[in-house]
Amino acid sequence: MIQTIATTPFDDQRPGTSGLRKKVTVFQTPHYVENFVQSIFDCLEGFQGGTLIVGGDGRYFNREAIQTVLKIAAANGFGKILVGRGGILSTPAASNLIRQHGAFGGVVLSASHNPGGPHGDFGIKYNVSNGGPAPEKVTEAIFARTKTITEYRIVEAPDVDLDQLGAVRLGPAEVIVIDPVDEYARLMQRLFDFDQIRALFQSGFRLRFDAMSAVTGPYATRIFEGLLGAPAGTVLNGTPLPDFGGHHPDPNLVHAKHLFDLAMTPDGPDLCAASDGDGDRNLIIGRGLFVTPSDSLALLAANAHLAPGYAGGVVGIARSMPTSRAADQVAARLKVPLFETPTGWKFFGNLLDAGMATICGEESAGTGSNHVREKDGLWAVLLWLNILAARRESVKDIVVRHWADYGRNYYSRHDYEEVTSDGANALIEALRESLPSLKGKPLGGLTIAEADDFAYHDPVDGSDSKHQGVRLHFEDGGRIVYRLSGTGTAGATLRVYIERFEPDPTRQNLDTQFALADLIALSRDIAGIAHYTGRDAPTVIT
Ligand code: VG1
Ligand code: CO
Repeated sequence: MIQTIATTPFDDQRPGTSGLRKKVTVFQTPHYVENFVQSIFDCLEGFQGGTLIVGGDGRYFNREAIQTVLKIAAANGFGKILVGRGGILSTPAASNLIRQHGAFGGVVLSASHNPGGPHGDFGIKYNVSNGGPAPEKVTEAIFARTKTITEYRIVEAPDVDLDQLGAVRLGPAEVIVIDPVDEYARLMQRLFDFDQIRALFQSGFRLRFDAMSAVTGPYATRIFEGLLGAPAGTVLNGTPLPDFGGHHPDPNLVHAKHLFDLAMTPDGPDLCAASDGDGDRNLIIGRGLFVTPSDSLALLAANAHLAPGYAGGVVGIARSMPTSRAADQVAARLKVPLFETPTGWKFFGNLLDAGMATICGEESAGTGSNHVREKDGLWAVLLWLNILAARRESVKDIVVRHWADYGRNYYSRHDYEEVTSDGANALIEALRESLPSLKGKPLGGLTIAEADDFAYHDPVDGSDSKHQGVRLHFEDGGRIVYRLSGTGTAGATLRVYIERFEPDPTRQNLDTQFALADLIALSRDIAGIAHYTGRDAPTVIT
C-alpha cells in the first residue's frame, strides 16, 4: 500500500521569506510537490505516530496538493493528520491547531498575499511544533535535501473526502477532517471581551470586513456576524474561491482601494478592514483615516491591556527591522524591551516562546501576539474592536491622540515590482559597497548618521542572520531601508522603506508622501534606482 517512487531533484526549491512559492504551473510539474514534501519530512526526526496539521487558503491547486501531502505524510509515519474541511485553514488557525493538539508540526498550503488561479501562485510552508514557521536552519536543511532527493514514499489510496467531517483511515494513518473555524473562534473568545464588542455593534457601530474571496470568509462570518451579532452584510466576499474572484488578495491601498474609498465617505462605516489570501494580514481603515500598519502595531501595543487576554500588560514588543519605529516609543513608555528582527514571522517565534515579547508586527500589514506563532489578521481586527468598544472613541481620534502623545512616524513603502533580478542584485550590491563612504555624507541638506547592512543575532538561540537589508539613518531621525522581497515568483521586487519622525502635533497632519518627499527623492538618487531597474517610479506605494 505504501509505494516508494524514484525521483530526481529540482534545483529551485529554496523556501523564501515564508515558505516555497512558485507559479501554480511549476507546482504542477510531476513530482514537484512530492519532492518538496518528502524533503520536509526527511529533515525532521521523531514524528513517528505523531500528529500533523494540514490546510490551506483554498486557492487553485489547494485540494490537489493537500491530497498529496496527506498521502506522503501517512506513508512517512505520521499517526494522525488533522485537515480543515474543504482543505481550508487560515495560517493563524493552523498555527493554533498545532499548539492546541500538541502536533509535531503542520503543512500550510498558501502563497498568502500573492495572486491565485491557474496562472497565479501557490506555496507550501512547514510549521514546527510551536505553531510557527520553520526557522532558517530547518528551511535551509529542507532546501539542501531537495537537491539530493532520490525517492519519496506515498500511500496508494483513493483521495480523502475533504468535505466530510470525521475520521478516515489513510494507509497506516488516521485522517480527521475538522471544522476549520471552531477552535480558532474559541481562542478569540478567550482573548477578547465579546460581550463588550457585541454591545458596540448594538450601539450602531458599523464594520465592513472584506475577506477578499479568500480564506477568512468563514472565520469572519462566524465571528462577526454570528458570535458578535454584527448585521448580515458586514462581511464582504465571504466565500473562499480558487481564483479569489479574480482579485489580488493583498489588502493594501492598491488592491483594497474600494475599502479605502468607502472609509473616506462621510457616512462610511466606522471601521473598514480586510485580510489577505491566508488570513494572516490585516488592513485597518477608520472613517476618514487609513492606519499605517506600523502605527497599528504601536497603537495595539499601547492599548492591548484593554482586552482581557492582555490585561496583565505586554512584556515586550518585537517588530521587523523595516517596520517604523512608532512601536519603539510605546515600548519605551511601557518600559519593556523592543526587539528588531529581520523581515518574516519566523524570527518572532523564539522571542514569543521565551516569553520575551507579547505583541509583534511588520510594516507589511502583519500584527500578532503570543496567542499563536503567526501573524493574525482577524485577531488584529478583533483587538481593534475591543479597544474601540472599551474607549468608545473613533479610530481617527485614537490615532491622532496617539500621535500627539508619542509623536508621529511618517512612513511609506515603495515597491518596484518585477524588475530584473540582475538589476536588483546589482543595486543592493552597489549600496553595500558604498556603505563606508555614505556615513557622514551630506545629501541635499540631510546627513547620513549611520549606514549598515542589517544583521540579526537571535538572543534566544544565538543564531545569526546577515544581509537583511541596507539601512541609512539620517541625523534628523529619518531612515531609508532597502531590501529585496523573498516572496515573489517573477523577477525581483525592490522594497524601499522611508520614515521620518515628527514630534510636533501641528505638523502631524500632512499627506505622507508630501511629508516624506525629500527622503523619497533621496532614496531614488542614493541607490540609483532608475539606473539599475529602469524604473522612474514605484509600482505600489503603501
Ligand atoms: C513579505 C513582507 C513580510 C512578510 C512576508 C510574508 O515578504 O515584506 O513582512 O512577512 O511577505 O507575508 P517579502 O520578503 O516579500 O518582503 V505573507 O502574508 O506572504 O505570509
Ligand atoms: Co499572508
